[in-house]
Amino acid sequence: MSDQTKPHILLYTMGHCPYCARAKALLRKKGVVDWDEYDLETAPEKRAEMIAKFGGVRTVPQIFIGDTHIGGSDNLYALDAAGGLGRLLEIAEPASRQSPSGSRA
Ligand SMILES: N[C@@H](CCC(=O)N[C@@H](CS)C(=O)NCC(=O)O)C(=O)O
Repeated sequence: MSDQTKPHILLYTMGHCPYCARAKALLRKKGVVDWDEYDLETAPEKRAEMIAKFGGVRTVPQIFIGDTHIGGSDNLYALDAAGGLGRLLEIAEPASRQSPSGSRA
């Protein structure tokens, strides 16, 4: 069962890509156990989708967390070093449980 309090994570990867392994290692270290992943070696049709979706980028990994396109492995590590990754990963409330803006008690 997916954890609806966590943001959806999508990775475009390739099997023998050290940057991909590095990015996934950091996600695991942060406690992430579940993500969707397209391996461009086994799903080559996803390459065009990735290039279109991410404005022409051609390297893997490409990482999407919730609505945010992080970029590649270096970008993920830089985000973590800046303290932004934990914040992004802990996105808590599903939309149905969020207070409408300005209506906080
Ligand atoms: N700075 C990038 C480097 C990523 C990179 O160079 N990935 C290689 C595979 S490990 C790649 O996609 N090369 C282009 C290609 O294979 O088409 C990152 O941190 O993600």
